[in-house]
Amino acid sequence: MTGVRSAARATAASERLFAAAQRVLPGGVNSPVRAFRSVGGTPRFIARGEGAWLVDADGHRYVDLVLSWGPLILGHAHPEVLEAVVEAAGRGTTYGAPTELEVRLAERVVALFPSLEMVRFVSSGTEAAMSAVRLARAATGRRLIVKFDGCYHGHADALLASAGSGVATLGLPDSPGVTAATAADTLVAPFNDLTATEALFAARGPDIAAVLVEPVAGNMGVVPPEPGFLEGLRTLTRRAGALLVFDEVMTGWRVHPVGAQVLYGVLPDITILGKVVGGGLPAAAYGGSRALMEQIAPAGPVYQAGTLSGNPLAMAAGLATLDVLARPGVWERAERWAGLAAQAMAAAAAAAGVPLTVQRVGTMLTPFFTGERIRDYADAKRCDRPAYNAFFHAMLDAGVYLAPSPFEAAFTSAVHGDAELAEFESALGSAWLP
Ligand code: KE4
Repeated sequence: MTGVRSAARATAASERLFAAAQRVLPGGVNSPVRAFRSVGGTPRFIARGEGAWLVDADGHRYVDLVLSWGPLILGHAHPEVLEAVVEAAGRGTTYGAPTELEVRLAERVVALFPSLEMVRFVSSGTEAAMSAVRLARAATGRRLIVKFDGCYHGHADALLASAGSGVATLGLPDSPGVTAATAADTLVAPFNDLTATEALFAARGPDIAAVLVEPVAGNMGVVPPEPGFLEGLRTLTRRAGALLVFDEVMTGWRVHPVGAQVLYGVLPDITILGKVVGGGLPAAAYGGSRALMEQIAPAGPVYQAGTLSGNPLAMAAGLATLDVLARPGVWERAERWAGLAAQAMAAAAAAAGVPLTVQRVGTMLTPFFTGERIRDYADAKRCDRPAYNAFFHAMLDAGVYLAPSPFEAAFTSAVHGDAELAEFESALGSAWLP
């Protein structure tokens, strides 16, 4: 890749805070991918978010294309979301008892997602995925789970095999602490490889409880399903008596105003949601048919619980977010900006002679430093990581905050507008020497 030109920004405050953080937080962070280990340099400590912008501890402003890894489809501190959260907080922050808010958000989510008759709220995508796996095993009486290489479903033991996102970013083989017995219950196939998945069923089908998939992979970078892949998984699981689980934690309200199951017309047995559903506060959910979900305690014997599950602040933020998102043109604004950003990156790379493949579905996109199309994790790993790292830092120094890893997605919001696009295009101009 040609040289990059960037004027490094002062990061004294972030450096000071990072030094302090590393004394009391492992790696100085509370989630590994934030540590800039993959891209190098000092993670920017953020002072505040304002719409499409982040402001770091040194006062530098960035167009934010991470948006807390997806939740903020309305941008930071949206006034209607803030108002809903403050109003709820004035009545208390959590009760550990049922509230009207969680019923209303559950009704809204069930009405939106065609595969859902019931949902259970939890506090993170990991918790939702872990619970979905437990439900699938209980419902089928089987123990094996099939997942796909480079897909990430949170950090529950059963799901860390060949995971994407931070596991891929850090090049971890999997994770110490996950027992061999646990890992043995997770089978892995390449994403988009129906033949390999069919082979797993041919060998172990009667023991397979579920296939768990990101219907659009986002944790190896954005990789869409090949035509027929999702339909094939649906047919394969139904024929084998296994469940199909769509992890829509990232794709929900991101690849389509509802989700991948509507975009591609394939209905899973269990859907996992997160990120957008909590409007920027900790909330996630899993759901499916009434028959399936009424196996969850206390309706049924499958135990799952949570102190802050369905807490009123997150429910208020989620409801306000979905209210705004339901207005005509709101989601489309985020999608349109994503398309313009993808075009701008491709054009700038072509002008600079840099091999780049930008893959986008809806409001999530990834620049892959290669001239090839990316179909799976092996393809993603062949991309030019030093080139991504140099690009990341050039854009950061030019005022654009991208994911500090090539195995992630960039996200847009309904409040990314013309000013942000101009900043983005200007940054691209400085990222690559013509
Ligand atoms: P959480 O436990 O982080 O709320 O959700 C886990 C999860 C489950 N499923 C999918 C498809 C996901 O993308 C995630 C989490 N996404 C990562 C970013 N790729 C969160 C960022 C982080 O780990 O800090």
